[in-house]
Amino acid sequence: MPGLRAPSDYSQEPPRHPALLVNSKEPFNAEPHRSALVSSYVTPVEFFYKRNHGPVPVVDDIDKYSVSIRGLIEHPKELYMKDILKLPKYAIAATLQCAGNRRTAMSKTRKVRGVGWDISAIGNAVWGGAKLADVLELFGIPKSSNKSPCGGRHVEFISIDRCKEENGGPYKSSIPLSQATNPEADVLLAYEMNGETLNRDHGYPLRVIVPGVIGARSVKWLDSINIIAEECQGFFTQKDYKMFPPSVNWDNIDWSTRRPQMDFPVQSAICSLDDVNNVKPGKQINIKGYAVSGGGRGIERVDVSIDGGKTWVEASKSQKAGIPYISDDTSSDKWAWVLFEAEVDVPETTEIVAKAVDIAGNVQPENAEVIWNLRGILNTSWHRVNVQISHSNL
Ligand SMILES: Nc1nc2c(c(=O)[nH]1)N[C@H]1C(S)=C(S)[C@@H](COP(=O)(O)O)O[C@H]1N2
Ligand SMILES: [Mo]
Repeated sequence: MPGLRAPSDYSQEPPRHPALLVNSKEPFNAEPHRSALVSSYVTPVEFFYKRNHGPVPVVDDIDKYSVSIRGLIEHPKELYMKDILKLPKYAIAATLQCAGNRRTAMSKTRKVRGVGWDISAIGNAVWGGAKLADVLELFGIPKSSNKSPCGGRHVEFISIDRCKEENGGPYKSSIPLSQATNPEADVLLAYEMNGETLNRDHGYPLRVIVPGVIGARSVKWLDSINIIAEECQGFFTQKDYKMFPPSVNWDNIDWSTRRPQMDFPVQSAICSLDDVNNVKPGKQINIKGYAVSGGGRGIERVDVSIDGGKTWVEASKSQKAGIPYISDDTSSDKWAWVLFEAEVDVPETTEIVAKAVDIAGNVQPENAEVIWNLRGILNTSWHRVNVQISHSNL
């Protein structure tokens, strides 16, 4: 791990924006207020959620930093930043979402274990870097292959941060080789975020970005890439980030019965309103939020209701200014969220609801009970906020 160092305590953490809502101080886990998410299509770095499992690593000398590429390949080698910078550079807009986004709301139906998040453990950034498919080709693994010449079927990403879940070992996870070598999957080794050098919280000097997949697979502070026959056996792949049915609890759980979660399901949330809002009568309400689906599936529709889900109107959707959003069209960013908007009159105290539909016709579930799982992941239930019409002067 030349050039990259993992502190064992929290004395060398980077500076952070004071407006972030901190869900855990050590390790640092924080999200912006929801209103920050709908201020712009691309989320500013300082307001992008931060999800760490240990102290943030330090780079003392970037020239000494290298990633070791090893495992089931013929010629294992160290790859330096200068080697990565020589490869074609791609800038890919991709929404990163923590599988635990909206966990706090799920825990209200039944208790779950994990860091509590409101609706902002999600952000949209333009990631700049080399394609993993190009990197692997340098090591004799052809594009679009599901098995390397030496028998590898998975690509494991290993960091150096000390995580208590790994008994002080590093964060690691893997993705299938077929995804890693597919240029269309846009898996990146990213060194830039929104046109700037990646900052420490987000993985400086180099991180993986796996678009369309839960954030947990986008390993930060990359130390090595290991080509392996079976998927990663680490904690975060085998004992976490799996979706269990509502019948499974901590007494009867068998982790081996489920696959590690990869793609995330269709999701949306209202960001221009808090959970409870006091509004004067006769005022138009502007409903704004985000909608996104996993696997590169575009957003077909966002429905908004001002009567708790009895009747619906369709919201307008946008990504980039001046370009109409067409789901599944080459003009749109396939890995990125859309922001939606609807102007409504709300005559009486009510519940406002949003639900999105992706291009496969997948719809968000009506409530969290039906998707409840003990780790509280993937809460994609209809997002609801209360509006109280108050005639009194508050
Ligand atoms: N090395 C390392 N990579 C990591 C993590 C981590 O704790 N350590 N957290 C993962 C999780 S669960 C998420 S959701 C994303 C968060 O990325 P961000 O902090 O840039 O938003 O990073 C992933 N990559
Ligand atoms: Mo996450």
